[in-house]
Amino acid sequence: MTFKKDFLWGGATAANQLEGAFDVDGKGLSVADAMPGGKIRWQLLSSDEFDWTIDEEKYVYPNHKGIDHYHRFKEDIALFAEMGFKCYRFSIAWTRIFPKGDEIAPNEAGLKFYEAVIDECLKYNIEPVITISHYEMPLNLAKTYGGWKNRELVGFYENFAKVVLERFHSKVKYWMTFNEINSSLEMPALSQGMIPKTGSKDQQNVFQAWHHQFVASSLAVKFGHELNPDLQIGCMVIYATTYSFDANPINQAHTMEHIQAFNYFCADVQVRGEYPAYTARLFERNGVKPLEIADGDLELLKNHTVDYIGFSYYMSGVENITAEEVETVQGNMLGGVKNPFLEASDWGWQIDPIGLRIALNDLYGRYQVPLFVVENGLGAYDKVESDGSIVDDYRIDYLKKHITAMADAVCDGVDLMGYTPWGCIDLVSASTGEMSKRYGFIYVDLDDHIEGTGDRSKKKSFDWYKQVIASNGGDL
Ligand code: BGP
Repeated sequence: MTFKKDFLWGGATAANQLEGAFDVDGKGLSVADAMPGGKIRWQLLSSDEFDWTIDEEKYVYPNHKGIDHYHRFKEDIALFAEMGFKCYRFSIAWTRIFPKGDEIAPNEAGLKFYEAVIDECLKYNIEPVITISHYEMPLNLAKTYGGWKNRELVGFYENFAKVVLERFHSKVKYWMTFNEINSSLEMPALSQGMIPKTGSKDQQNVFQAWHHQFVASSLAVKFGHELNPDLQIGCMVIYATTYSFDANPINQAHTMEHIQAFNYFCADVQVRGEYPAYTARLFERNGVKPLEIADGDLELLKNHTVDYIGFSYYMSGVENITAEEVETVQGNMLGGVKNPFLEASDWGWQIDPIGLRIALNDLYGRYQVPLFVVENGLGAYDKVESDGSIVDDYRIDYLKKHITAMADAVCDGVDLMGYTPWGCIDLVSASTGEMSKRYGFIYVDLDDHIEGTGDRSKKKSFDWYKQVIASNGGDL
């Protein structure tokens, strides 16, 4: 059998993208709650025009309502159980536990909610996999403190992480400290609660903020392991397999540097416990001056590294600096040069299953810690037929090829823990803030304005994935 006996098949979501109930039971506003849906969202995410103003009178943003998982989680988890999920990856909204982020005492109603979600999973023998922070830091920490560039955030996060680890460690074994920690150069607003400055993207602050996040992550790892040494606490990065545009060594060297900066930098610190050898060159390239590092920080990073690497993989990219005229493809975060060998999704994400085998081999070869593919999937427009069915063969095809690539990597010797396709139930897209970019096995009847019945129905991929899990990946 290719995949381990206890392989963690499941699905992944994030609180701000599906729960809704954004102001219920004491929840505070998060940075995601301040993001409108539609084209403007991506522009805001990467511009310095954004001032975190949220006009509650005028707008209801998609994240505010989500798919109302807050009130319907039992129904949703029952559907996950029907597919045979072994695990379910979700995040805890920081603002349900600490509405403004800087309080001392947690909001009990928020803890009760997650306790109920966890218990519901355990009822079906579904292992909860928790992302402590997934693009949803308290808005107050962004507005009042300036986000992660401020060292005070370390203490606020530590407080939050300790509260949830303490409360749930006996029920939850698998954790991740930050979602896609390496996304910040592209979208510091969502990722670090920071507004980029025009042009420069304020890289000094992004790197300083990372340092604070690394310290905060190590504090969470330390605390979690002291509570229970069996806890598995991982980092979580976006991995994009990246090819050089051509065999020109100049492009190859450029690609190497890009890979170091994007794919490796955060994982190097979080897995190996130290800033990598290329740090000085990377800082020089980005105009970053030496960071402010407090006494004891480096020791903490060294002594409290993560247990595994969780990563998202959606697409690959191509790097070029020599050729002047290249065809480009639109892709939210990793867009750029078009790869003529690949097809792209409707959002320009270049589909590359073989790239996943390469990613797994690369990460395992470099770090030799267990790997967990915690996000992967195809965002697509789904069509509901007149009989109510949704025939999402394109999604099945995408997932089938990526699971095959994972099986190949396992045969290559990679230690792979599990697979949680993204948005196992339709939810609000992180980059567009819309519902129409769907990933789910479960369809949710809501449009981009979050209007509709909210009813759940099974897509064709639902039964397909059920059979994949039942056969432990043998029957694709
Ligand atoms: C990852 C995020 C998720 C998720 C996914 C799909 O970057 O961790 O939150 O949304 O991408 O992206 P999108 O929703 O933009 O299609």
